[in-house]
Amino acid sequence: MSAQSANLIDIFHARHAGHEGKPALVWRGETVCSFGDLPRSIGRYRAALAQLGVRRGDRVMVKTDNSPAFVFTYLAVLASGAIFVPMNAAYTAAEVALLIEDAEPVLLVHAAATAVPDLAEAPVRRVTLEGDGSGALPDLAATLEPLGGAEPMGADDLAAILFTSGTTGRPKGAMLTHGNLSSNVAALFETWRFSDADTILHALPLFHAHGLFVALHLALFSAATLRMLPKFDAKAVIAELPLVSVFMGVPTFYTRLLDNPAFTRDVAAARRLFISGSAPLLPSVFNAFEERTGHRILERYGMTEAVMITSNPYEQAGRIPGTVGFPLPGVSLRVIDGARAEVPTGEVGEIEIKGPNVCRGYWRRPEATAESFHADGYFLTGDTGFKDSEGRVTISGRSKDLIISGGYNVYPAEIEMILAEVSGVQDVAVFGVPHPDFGEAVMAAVTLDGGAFDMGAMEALIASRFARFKQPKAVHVLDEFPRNAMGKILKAKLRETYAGSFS
Ligand code: MLC
Ligand code: AMP
Repeated sequence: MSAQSANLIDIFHARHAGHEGKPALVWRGETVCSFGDLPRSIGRYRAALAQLGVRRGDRVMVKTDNSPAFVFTYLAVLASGAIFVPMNAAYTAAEVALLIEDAEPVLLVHAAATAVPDLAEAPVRRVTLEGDGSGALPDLAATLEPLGGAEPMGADDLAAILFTSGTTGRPKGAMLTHGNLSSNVAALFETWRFSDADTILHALPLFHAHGLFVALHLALFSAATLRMLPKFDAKAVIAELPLVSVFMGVPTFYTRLLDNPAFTRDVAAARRLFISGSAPLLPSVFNAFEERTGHRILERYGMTEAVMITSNPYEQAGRIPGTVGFPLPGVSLRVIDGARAEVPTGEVGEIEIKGPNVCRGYWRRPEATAESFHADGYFLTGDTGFKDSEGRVTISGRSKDLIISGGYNVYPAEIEMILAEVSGVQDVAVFGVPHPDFGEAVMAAVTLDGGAFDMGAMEALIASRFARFKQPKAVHVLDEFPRNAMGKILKAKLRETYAGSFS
């Protein structure tokens, strides 16, 4: 490896010395490759990407479910010096089209049957990769000699662009560098006391920051074995838990485990660590988990733009339900008021952060970047919260209009924009209500203008435009919206009215 290279792949490989014979990746119970095999597997995919025309700085977009081939494709994109652009495998063709237009990938890697737009007009090559790990890309890789090593990269060079929908409804791509990702995994390694003695159970989707940059990166950085599943399934997780030391997931994973009587104290007994994040973990779930297993879940706070930001302490007694702990090493976190002055201890304000983990801005969106970053480098998270006298952080809400359902983000503006165009609709509001499984569920309410309105047509539009997790679980037709004196729809009032919908 080049001594100067900040390519994550070089960093990972250097940490695998002495672990060549150890399983790196176990998929559905079977070892796929050892740490010694890993460079050759990545090299074959790198050769395949080169043959498909991928060069340094190119964007490679991926729309498929978890598989070992997904992992090799990701690592090969980084090794090539190209930029990885994952997306939710459940996206509709309309959602994918927006991202392609913005990211201008040279290659789209996708499952054959998945929704992708007609690319006849766009200069994008396509290659298949199925959810079971088969497809034209793995077939091609299997025929090629590995293209060894990794392209030397600087810490500020882009590794990945992850799109979030944002409050305007238009997707914006967070630009994450090799330096962002390596600094963050190093901070997590230290904070959560990882070592090569660990085995991680991975049931998160690989297309989001949590599954990709936390679970996968920690395994690679620690030379820990990764046991990966296609997706979260309580039964499969319970079967694998006795074989691992660490499990991580969104709060829905924990409520689903607790709902399963087979999840016993014995199953959890010898595990080292259970971690939760991506959405608030209810203290009731934290307490029920402790009662059942004796483990206190370690809750941490992150976001796509900065990967992981804060964490509860490693010591069990220091993990306090309802709080997200302290900033990770190297991360600064301030709670500010409207004038950007730091608020006193215990007072709620906007959370802003700075550190080597924070992204370089939004891809080709200088105005969105300028809105989120201050001149002094602090990034406005859109979350609100407070610090206690020790500096421990509690998230109390969000200033951004965002619903988090089962750990997936849904930006109301994106849905409102489309529903407002439906004939007969006068006004629309999309909001979140409590949901026992997903934490929050998406709801919509509309008022009508007196013209022809067809609920069936509206539902069909929703189904064709939005991935299932973004689709409102119900659409209510109202005579009028609750509004404030300025005429603004009061979403808090709507949330209150429909709060009991799923209880
Ligand atoms: C699936 N559905 C959802 C949903 N997931 N609806 C709302 N919210 C969700 N999250 C839909 C399905 O399409 C289905 O629709 C119905 O709800 C029930 O499906 P299911 O079979 O019960 O769902 P399942 O496939 O099991 O998925 C649930 C889940 C999944 C919790 C396992 O959503 C998941 O893996 N979430 C993790 C998300 C994640 O990794 N977030 C990290 C983002 S990074 P129907 O009606 O057709 O039956 C980040 C930064 C950070 O936030 O801090 O980590
Ligand atoms: P995403 O854009 O998918 O990365 O989601 C990031 C958002 O998830 C953050 O800005 C928070 O609003 C929320 N989030 C992540 N972790 C937590 C947590 N532990 N508690 C509360 N909210 C969280």
